[in-house]
Amino acid sequence: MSLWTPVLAVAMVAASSLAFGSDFWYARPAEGSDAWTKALPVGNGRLGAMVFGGVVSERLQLNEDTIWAGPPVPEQPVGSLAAVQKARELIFAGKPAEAEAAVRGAMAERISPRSYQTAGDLTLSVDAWAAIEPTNYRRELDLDTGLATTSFTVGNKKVVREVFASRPDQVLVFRQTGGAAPELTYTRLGVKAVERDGYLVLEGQAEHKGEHKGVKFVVVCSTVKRGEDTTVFVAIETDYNAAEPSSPLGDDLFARAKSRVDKAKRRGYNAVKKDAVDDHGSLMDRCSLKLQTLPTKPMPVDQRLLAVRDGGLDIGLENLLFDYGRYLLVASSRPGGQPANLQGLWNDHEEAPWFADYHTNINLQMNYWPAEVTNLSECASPFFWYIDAVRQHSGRTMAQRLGGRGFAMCHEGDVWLYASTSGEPVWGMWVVGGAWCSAHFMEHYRFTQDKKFLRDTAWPVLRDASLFLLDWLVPDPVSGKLVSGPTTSPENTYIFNGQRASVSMGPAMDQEIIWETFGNALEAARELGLTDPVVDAVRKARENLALPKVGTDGRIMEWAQPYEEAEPGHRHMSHLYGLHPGAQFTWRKTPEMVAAARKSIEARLAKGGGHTGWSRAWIINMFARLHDGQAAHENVRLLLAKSTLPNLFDNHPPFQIDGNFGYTAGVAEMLVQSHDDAIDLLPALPKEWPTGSVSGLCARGGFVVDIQWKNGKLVEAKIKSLAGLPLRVHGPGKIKASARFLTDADGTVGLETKKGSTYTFKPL
Ligand code: FUC
Repeated sequence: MSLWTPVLAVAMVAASSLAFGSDFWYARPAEGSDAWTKALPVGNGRLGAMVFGGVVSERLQLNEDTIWAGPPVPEQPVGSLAAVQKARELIFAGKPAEAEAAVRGAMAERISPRSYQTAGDLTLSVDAWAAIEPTNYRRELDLDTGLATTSFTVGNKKVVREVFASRPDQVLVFRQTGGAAPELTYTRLGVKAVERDGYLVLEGQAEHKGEHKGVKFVVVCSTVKRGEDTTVFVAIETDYNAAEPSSPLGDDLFARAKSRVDKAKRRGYNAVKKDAVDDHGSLMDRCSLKLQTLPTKPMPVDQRLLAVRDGGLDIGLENLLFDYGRYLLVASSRPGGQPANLQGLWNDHEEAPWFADYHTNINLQMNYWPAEVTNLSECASPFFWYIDAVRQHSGRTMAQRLGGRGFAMCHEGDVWLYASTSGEPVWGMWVVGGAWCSAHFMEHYRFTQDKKFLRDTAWPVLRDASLFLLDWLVPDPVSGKLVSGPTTSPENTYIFNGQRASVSMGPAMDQEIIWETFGNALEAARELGLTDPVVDAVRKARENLALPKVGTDGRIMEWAQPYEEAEPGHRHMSHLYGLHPGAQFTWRKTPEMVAAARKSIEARLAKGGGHTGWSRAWIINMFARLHDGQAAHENVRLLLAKSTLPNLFDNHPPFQIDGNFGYTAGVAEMLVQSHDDAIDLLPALPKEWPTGSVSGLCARGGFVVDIQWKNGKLVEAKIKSLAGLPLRVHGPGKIKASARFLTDADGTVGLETKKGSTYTFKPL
């Protein structure tokens, strides 16, 4: 039974609101059937915990990012290439249903359950408190330090509990100060940890119903009690071998985990905490958004969210959600670890929705949209590792199955580097996931100007992605232009002869991704001064590539033919890839395509689009690219109102983290964009954010941007040049620069920069 009543919670708000600095707080523990989506996440990129803030019994649900059930035993379908060739002929002959049937069995590798799984629950109980009503309760998450803190008074004792995940020491840490010492238990999916040499130890192996044996792991907890302080250090080690996932590591996991907790114990709580906070804070520090808000009565986040659901406007919460996206990336994706999956790092399931895997037809990419622009470049490193590992292993096999060189990735992957087509053609018959991911490599170079990365890491990926596409494209029999297929416009369907169909040749998204991939390969080769026969082939193919067209209704055509949409409000807006995340269509270069993209978004929204969290987040980014601050903001509000859980996790539903990351990227896009070799200042500033400042946003060309604005007008922007490249800056309104500059017809100012120097821009 809960001791909490809403009246009590509200009464406590005012009393405790001065005690901590964070806005991210709650007046009651995470309880009820949906407690997990009220709990607060901490993480160090590899180890994570959901903190429930219970009083009598505190639950920490833990994760380690390699605890996955076993690899699927793939049954390689035979005859994929023949089926693909047959499907092409059938589609060109106007028989998409037959084409779909042709690829159905031949492409779909059987993929067995292999979910990312929970590492278990650490429970800390003080049974003696069961009959006592706690007072002054508050739990909070400090995004700057990475500390989750719960505090309350029982009897006359103030109790403070802190939880954090240390990256330097690779341990999770719990500390209770004050009150009776808690009793510890650790369980995972019904299995209890046991005492061993003074440690609480659980050894196990991820599996699915006794089958699909996967990663072996060990959890080691060690407790230190001193006076009224109890500290628990938790280490989790696994046999996952990133260099060769199918050959598990053979060392002693218990010894490895034990040495982690022993070292943390020797160093002591304060030293471990200081290093963890410094490490986390050094990333969070780099970028800061401050939207001016009116002074309001402090309110817990869950109640603020309810007010937004009721139609309220909460600029502070919009700001917090931006910070949270950065926090979640820092906490779930750090060099050496796994990429942030569909749930980032946090998952209490044995079999998670969609296995919490890596979906690559929007979701994994969206996770990394905020990385470069919000100054968390190195957080993308697990993503780069993962894509490159797939390229060198299963991605090559997948390309070969289709008769191609290079590498291909389809719509889903996992920690075992799965790369094949799977499932029904409507989602499975899509082979340009790897090409899409390759764009992030080029973007990393554009933001950082890191030539070594471009040469050693990006180029092999761009080259292999292009090689596959060169072999995959075929000429359209009518136009002679190169088209991709058989393929889908991710997960969408059209009506053909009264029936739903999904596969086609040359839908907009594939063509846009290929246009971009080839463009990236050409740009990379140029930057690196490479002469490579592949580059010439890519250039020729790009010149002959079919490009998306505008239909008679003024919208960008999703498929090459004017098919009727089966679901006009579909959540994917794949055909607008060229608007965002791509930059094929920009207001400077292709205003007519930008206008057609707007019509397409509006039509989708009118029919209910944006109903999943990530879909809404994508729309924010797209309206930002349309330089429409009001429409972008309306979707900011709707994301909070309709697709955000009490702990501010994004709601697909269920919880899916992509929308958190997509949101943060979208807000950044509203404030700074950098395409067509120019930086746009405040391109989509809504009237709801009249005054504010942002610092530490990054722009292509190696620039870091700080902006201040007031009453909807630019006050000043400061742009630091990290690479010494020429700088071009646009509006809002007419601007001047602090150094010698020239102004273009459209008001863009251009100047030379020196590496390390900062330039100021003000209204003219
Ligand atoms: C894509 C989306 C779904 C979901 C899944 C994990 O396939 O179409 O909505 O987000 O990924």
